[in-house]
Amino acid sequence: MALLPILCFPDPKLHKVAQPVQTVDARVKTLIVDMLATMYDAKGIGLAATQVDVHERLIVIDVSEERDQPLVLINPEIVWTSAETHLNEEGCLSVPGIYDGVQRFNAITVRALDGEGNSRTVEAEDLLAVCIQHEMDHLLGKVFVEYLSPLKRDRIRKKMLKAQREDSR
Ligand code: GNR
Ligand code: NI
Repeated sequence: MALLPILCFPDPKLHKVAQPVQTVDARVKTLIVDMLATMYDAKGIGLAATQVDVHERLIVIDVSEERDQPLVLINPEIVWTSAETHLNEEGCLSVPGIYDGVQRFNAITVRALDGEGNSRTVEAEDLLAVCIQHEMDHLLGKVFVEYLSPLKRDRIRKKMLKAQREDSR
C-alpha cells in the first residue's frame, strides 16, 4: 500500500483527458488500493486517477460517515440524469482550502465496472451524485473551479501558486 502524491491546481496535468481502463488486472487493483489509501489519508470523499497523475478512467469514492463503504467505478458512464439540478458547495483535494458552489444534477444513474471488473449500475443522489459528477469531471480534465467566474478562478490560481511557492521554500 502506498500513498500517492495528489496534483494541485493549476498543474496542467489535471487537464489531461483519461483513457478507458483496458483490463482490471493486478496493476489496476494495486492502483485502486493505493488510491483508496490516499483518499482516506487526505480525508476526501472521492479521488479520480487523474489527481494522482494516472490518466485512466478510474475513480474511488466513500461518502459514508464511518469511512467503511468504498465504491470503485471504472470506465463510468452516466446513463440517466434527473431533470433537477442543485447548487452544492464543493471542495477538491487538488484545490485545498477553496470551497464554492457548483450546479449539479440531483440524481444520476451510472454504469461502470467495479474493482473486480464486473459491470454494475449505480443509482446515486445527493452527496454521492455530486461526488460522482465531480470525479467524472476530473477524468475529462476538468476541475470544479472552471465552473466559477474567470475572476474567481484567476484569484484561486494566484493563491495556489503563492501557496506552492511558500511550501517549496
Ligand atoms: O473530498 C472531497 N469533498 C467534496 C465535497 C463536495 C463536493 C465534491 C467533493 S470531492 C472532494 C475530493 C476530491 O477532490 N475529489 O476529486
Ligand atoms: Ni476533486
